[in-house]
Amino acid sequence: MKKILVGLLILGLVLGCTPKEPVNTSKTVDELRLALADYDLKEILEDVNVAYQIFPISFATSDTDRLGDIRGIINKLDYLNDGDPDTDTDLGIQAIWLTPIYPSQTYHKYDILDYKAIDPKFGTLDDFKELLAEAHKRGIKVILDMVFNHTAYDHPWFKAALKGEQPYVSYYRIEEKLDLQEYPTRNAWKNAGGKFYYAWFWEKMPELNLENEAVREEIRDISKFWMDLGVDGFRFDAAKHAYNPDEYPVGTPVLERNLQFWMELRLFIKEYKPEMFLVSEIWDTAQNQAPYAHAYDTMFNFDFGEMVISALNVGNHGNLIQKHLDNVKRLTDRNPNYVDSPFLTNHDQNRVMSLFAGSVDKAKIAAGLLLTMPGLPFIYYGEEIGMLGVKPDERIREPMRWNDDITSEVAYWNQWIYNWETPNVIEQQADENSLWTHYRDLIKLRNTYADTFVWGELEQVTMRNSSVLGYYRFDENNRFLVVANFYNGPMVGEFDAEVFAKTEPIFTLGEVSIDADKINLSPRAMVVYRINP
Ligand SMILES: [Ca+2]
Ligand SMILES: [Ca+2]
Ligand SMILES: [Ca+2]
Repeated sequence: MKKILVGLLILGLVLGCTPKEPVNTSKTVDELRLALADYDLKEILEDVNVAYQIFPISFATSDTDRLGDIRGIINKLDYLNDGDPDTDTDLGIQAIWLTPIYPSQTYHKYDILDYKAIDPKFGTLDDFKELLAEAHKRGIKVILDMVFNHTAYDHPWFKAALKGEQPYVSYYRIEEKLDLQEYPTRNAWKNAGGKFYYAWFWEKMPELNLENEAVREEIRDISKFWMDLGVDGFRFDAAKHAYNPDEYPVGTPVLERNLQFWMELRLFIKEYKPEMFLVSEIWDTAQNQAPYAHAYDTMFNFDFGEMVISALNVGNHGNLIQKHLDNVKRLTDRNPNYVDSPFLTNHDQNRVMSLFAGSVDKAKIAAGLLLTMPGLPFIYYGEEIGMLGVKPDERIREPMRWNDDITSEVAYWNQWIYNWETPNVIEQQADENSLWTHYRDLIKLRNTYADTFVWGELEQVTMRNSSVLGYYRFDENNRFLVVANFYNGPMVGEFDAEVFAKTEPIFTLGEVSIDADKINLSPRAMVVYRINP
């Protein structure tokens, strides 16, 4: 009986496994992997050491409507990087990622109505061109958010599709009738006028049929449009969900198809404009990110932030550097040119400062780790001043606290519920012990020794104390030893006295002293030593 059931099941899988749209693909995943193997980020990211995420409606406004806009970002470029390495009134970052700026009915704009325009509330295409020019003048690269998994419900393509007009019906995952054998999970299939369309995130975000070559051509066309304007990179939204398991008929090899889609797109972009930088959101563990090692230049490392936050909350480092190394190795084993993008939290997560219950000390150590990691770290706007926020989403995206005057450049579209008491940028810039100053100084350190901190090796060392984390950052020219106390009390670590004898502190937080093979650290202190030869 069991055998018959298994046999029937296999038969069902075989019968149900053919995707409905023809697969028009010139290259297989293996061929694409080979074609992509040589793309190296090192040249593209020369002088790009730290990136900064902007949520446009919340960042800065240039007028009195209280909605953040493109000109508001232009006005704040000097805050991010004024282009002059000799001034330190700026943060010193070299890339900005803007979450969507396209016409949309929502404030977050992940449901796009027009892929080749700027939302009128944010400005015009000319404003955006000016942003590009002004950013480039200061050595800042501009990364746009590309949302290819879904469109807005009211996008002209979907409106036409709902009316049954071709070619647009085939642009989406639409079924006249849902066959229970083909789609055993039906939660994400929504009913519209008797038809079913797939929308995993939200009913107002119908998902595109990425098996359709015409849709792929639209995506290439959109990509070209922004590349031609001078954009430096793309961030791919919801990349894991491009092919969801219950989106295509049972038996469709969704991971394989997803890899094929993204690798084909990456190859197209790289061939069109090799200097493009491609970062992707595969919101998953390093283990599940690993197959995508050739699909993008880099992916956001979700494990890193989680490990840092939980270790600091526990007061025990938990060998997080070794775990981080093991995670990144899963990707670099597959693609030696793969680069890591660590971050603490982003616009979809409770803010790191809230996860630390407002502890500036913890936030400083977290920033210290983030900004001494290999790869391209991302800072979420407001993190550098310790902005707070816990979901719902609007609360983790509160207006950047430039100053206390909500009628000024502050994009006060949404109230400060969590950030009413957060010290503003002006106050923190004037305070040499503020979180902002700490971020600025760490970025300066990273910029000064970028070859080592961005591209050099990482190695955890043992300090014989589970609260004292030690690690080396090194390359052929420099060797640095970073030590941090994760505990809210003084701690003593132990290490090689001969190495300690050759240390010279180049960055210190709190009180740190060395006595032969012992290192004494005040509560949540951190130090970066240069090891002299
Ligand atoms: Ca505005
Ligand atoms: Ca400067
Ligand atoms: Ca999808």
